[in-house]
Amino acid sequence: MELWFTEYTNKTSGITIKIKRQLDHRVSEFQTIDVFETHYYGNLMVIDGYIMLTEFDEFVYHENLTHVPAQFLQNPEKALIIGGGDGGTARELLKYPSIKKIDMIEIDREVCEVSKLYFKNLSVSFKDPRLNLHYEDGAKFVKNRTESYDLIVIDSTDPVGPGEVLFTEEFYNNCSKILKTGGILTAQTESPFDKEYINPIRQIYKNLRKSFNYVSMYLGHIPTYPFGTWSFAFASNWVDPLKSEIKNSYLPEGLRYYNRELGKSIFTLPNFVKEIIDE
Ligand code: AG3
Repeated sequence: MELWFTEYTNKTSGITIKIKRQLDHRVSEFQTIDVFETHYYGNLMVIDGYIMLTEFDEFVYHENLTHVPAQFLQNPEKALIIGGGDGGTARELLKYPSIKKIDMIEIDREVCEVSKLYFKNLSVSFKDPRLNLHYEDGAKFVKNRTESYDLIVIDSTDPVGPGEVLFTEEFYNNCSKILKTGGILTAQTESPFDKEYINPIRQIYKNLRKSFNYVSMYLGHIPTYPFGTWSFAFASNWVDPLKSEIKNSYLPEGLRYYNRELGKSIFTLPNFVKEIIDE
């Protein structure tokens, strides 16, 4: 018998992956989590029917969310991750010896548990004493926080369900207040090829511009996400990535996506994408 998983990107298209076997299925307080072993993509994590990551291409997403901002900072010491329960974002940030402390705020403990079982390459980060895991609502956490961070990384699900609050004006404003001078925020912001997301993306960038002086978008190639092209937001009150130089003297070895030439030029966007976010 053949088993296939499909994420429907809309009513007439989707991404279909042949499955070897299902490794896990659980319904948490917040969402449904499935894990599959695939033939081509390694293990695959799905939340509420949406592909969260595969072992094959998770490096693109996690390196983009972290090294792109971290390379613009001289000595990032304190980072905040909102979401990121699989541990991939933390794994990348922990590659910097300058990082002394990461607070990671994941609403759903089950995501971390599943990662510990089936995504050991990502959940290795949970063993690092610099990582402090909090099972809390990220939006509430940033609202009540007074401690500040050099780097805030929003590693969320899509803006539907529990992830929705993580794209609002109020949330971004609270994040901006807890960035240290010179600090940078990055976030995943969906595919610019997705017609259903053009307006939401436009709104996300409008929301960001209300709280940050410099807001830019950059793109990455992620074959297992809808439309294969993914966008990320870079926001700061101090760093304009279009004018600023790479400041970090340290670059982790062995990265598979990020390099400094790419990190500087990645903000150059195709016309149809510029049109979505231009004011
Ligand atoms: N965060 C989810 C990105 C959105 C994917 N959307 C989709 N497949 N419709 C991934 C978490 C990885 N740390």
